[in-house]
Amino acid sequence: MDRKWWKEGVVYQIYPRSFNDSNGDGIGDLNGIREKLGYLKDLGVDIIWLCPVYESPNDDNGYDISNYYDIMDEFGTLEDMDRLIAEAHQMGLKIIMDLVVNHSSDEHPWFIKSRSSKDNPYRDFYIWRKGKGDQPPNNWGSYFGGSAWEYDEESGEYYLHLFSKKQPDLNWENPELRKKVYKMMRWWLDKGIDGFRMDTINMLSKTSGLPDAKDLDGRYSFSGEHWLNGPAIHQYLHEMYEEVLSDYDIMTVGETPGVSAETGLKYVAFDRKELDMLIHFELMDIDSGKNKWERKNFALKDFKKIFTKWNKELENRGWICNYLNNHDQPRVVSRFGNDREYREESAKMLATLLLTMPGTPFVYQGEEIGMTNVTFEKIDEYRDIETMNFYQKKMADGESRDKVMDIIHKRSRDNARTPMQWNDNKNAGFTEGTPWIKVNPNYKMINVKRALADKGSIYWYYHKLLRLRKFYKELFVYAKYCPILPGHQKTFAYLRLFNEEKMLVILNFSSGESIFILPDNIEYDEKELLL
Ligand code: TEU
Ligand code: CA
Repeated sequence: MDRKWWKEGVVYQIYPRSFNDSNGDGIGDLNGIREKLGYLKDLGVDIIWLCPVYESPNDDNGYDISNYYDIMDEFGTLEDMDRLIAEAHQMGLKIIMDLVVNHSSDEHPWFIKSRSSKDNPYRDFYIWRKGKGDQPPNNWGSYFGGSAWEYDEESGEYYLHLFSKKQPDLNWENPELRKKVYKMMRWWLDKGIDGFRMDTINMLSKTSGLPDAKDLDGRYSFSGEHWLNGPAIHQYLHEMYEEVLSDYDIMTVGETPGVSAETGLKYVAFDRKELDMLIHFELMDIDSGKNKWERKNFALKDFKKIFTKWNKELENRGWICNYLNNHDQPRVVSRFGNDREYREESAKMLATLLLTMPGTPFVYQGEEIGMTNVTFEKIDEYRDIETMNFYQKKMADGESRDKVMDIIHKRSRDNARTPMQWNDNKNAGFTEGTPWIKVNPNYKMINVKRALADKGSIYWYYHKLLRLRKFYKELFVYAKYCPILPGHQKTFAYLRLFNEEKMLVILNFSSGESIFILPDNIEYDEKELLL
């Protein structure tokens, strides 16, 4: 298999708003990140993924971009960004940026022009349709609730927004729009960034004619049957590869909800020349019912099956990344671990999984110290648009407040967005001012300073694993994956095989003892306990 830096490296995801505030306005910023590059280098990660830092009115915390060529005022300036890139590179760290081009902000000049009149040349940069009588053009629902269509009085037409109404979908069928996006991508790559994490990249192509969806959840359909993996998606991504990506030594990772291992392979197969790897949602959906707000139980064997299936399908053919949480998901130790009596043990166990599986590992800020979910009492302590919309809808439907808050405590995206806990000073050392979202009250116990001082901490465990991964690169990165005892109810175990060498990983997912008997057919002459 080809050796690549993006197969060997470990990604650390930064949510800039909540990472480190350098100027006391309560909002994390680029200079705050620069102050912590040494921390990241010491931890042992290689690649930083920055969630969006572009100019934005922040309806969806930067995923609504109003200018792709500038930095959000609250985060700093383009000069700060240049300095961040240069300093990271000096330290041997790479930086990838979020690329959000399924939609822009409604405050982007393209949309302002598009909206201004039906015959403006930019009209066709977005997706406009007439309604059906006084109803929207079709029954598509928005991920953030309600119809995916917003009526525009002025022109008497609706525009499509799969996310908030301040995030109108761009029309990828328009070649002029595609050209503008490619040009912008080159501009950033020429500045020296090392790649892109591509937001909702498999939503670019919608079924032509925009027909009604079949599977309704209430009045609208949220399943994506007409916008996930649409008819022209591979044509667009291959074109993007030819026009931009192929000219640079970079890493690309597509965020692709609703892909299976089979459909996923089409995005990342080495010979297709589209993307390097993708972010699938099968693990993140494992405990969801009809949607993320409905929880369901799952068995460990189903959890294991997901890894095994992806590994089998992609083996020698394509690449994926592994992640256990991010800025949209609950904290992993609260979700797949036990954040009470076994917080340290389960966080370390999950770290072992993340860093010994084939695929590029993504560590989310705070994961390395075992940060947990948060339980805000009042809804106005939450900030996330998805959470707020959900709460308002459920209140309007007359549901019990306690029940709704309970779901929010488990599922809200704000679980991952509370400030990084650096020390036990005021606001966990995140800011001198008032943080934009409250700090998790457990920061006195869970913070970086304390973790650094304790050699047995989760932090030092990550530190060790990251070094082992470099030292035994073949075994961790390029070795074949072989599951063992797939039906075991408490233990997740597998081998990694590379020539004569083997690595055995045994993970106890239960809160009790688990007996593991090494199968007879696993042979070895000498063995060493790595961790
Ligand atoms: O998320 C895309 C996505 O598929 C969402 O439905 C995501 O699953 C949702 O947040 C779940 O609660 C990306 C970004 O990661 C997210 O932060 C943005 O809000 C979204 O795109 C729109 O740009
Ligand atoms: Ca700031």
